[in-house]
Amino acid sequence: MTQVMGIVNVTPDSFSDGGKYLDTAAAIRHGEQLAAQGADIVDVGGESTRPGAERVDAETEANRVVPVVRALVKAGITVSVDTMRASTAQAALSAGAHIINDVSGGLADPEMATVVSAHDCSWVLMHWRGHSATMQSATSYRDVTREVIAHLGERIDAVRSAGVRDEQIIVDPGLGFAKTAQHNWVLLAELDEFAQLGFPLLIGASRKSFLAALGTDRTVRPAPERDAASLAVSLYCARRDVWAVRVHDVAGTVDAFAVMSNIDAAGRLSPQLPG
Ligand code: PMM
Repeated sequence: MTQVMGIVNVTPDSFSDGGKYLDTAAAIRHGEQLAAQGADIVDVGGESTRPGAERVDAETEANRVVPVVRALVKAGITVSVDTMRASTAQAALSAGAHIINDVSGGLADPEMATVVSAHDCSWVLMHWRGHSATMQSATSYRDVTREVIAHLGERIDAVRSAGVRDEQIIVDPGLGFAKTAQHNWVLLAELDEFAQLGFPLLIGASRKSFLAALGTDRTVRPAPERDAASLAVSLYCARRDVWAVRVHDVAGTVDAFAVMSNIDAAGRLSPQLPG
């Protein structure tokens, strides 16, 4: 079954929950709550990657992330760290983090491959075309799925040559990162194509703006009101054997996945209907 990765943004400015968990204690409580709700992984980030966001300095990022990682690891939780900085990754791995979730796919910091290859951790390589301040000016594709897969293939080759092992690699098409809404829909429709890369697939659609105005009146809903649409994407991903979905609403996602597995299990148990 697809794993549920719950989101803890220790930032003042993330698009959906910015400022809510900037305080270390509040972030730890939120991470523990997500784990109690059934998250398989808790993803801790100290730098917003929303379109237009400015970068934070390395020290601020590490100060936000590391105490939260340490406390969640101590509580027995599988922790991933949303960072594109090798120094933050190194500090988080020393605090016990299990996964580095790098939205730049190793492009933002050339030292990241060295840090990852020296640890027994996973590394999410996401498709990326530049920092948040500029990415929405790089949304031109002829064939978005083919280009994203080719780019991820190049990143995989590059990190392998830098000593990263196959069992460490997870890939992610990066919905919303240098993509229009239509690109996101196409990538989802063609998700099965990513199997050719041969690595587990992570999808992050939760509360993103392509899910904001689906109603008949096309009203743009605020981020927390996009959970039903996000859940629909998660269920679709589960049916397409995606390895994990990165979501804000863990409780709802865990419930929906339980419904699906119960139906699947009951179908396997029930006698075949006479034809
Ligand atoms: N999206 C965001 C942040 N980190 N990481 C991965 N691997 N994939 C994503 O799609 C992704 C990510 C932006 O969302 P947020 O501001 O709610 O964290």
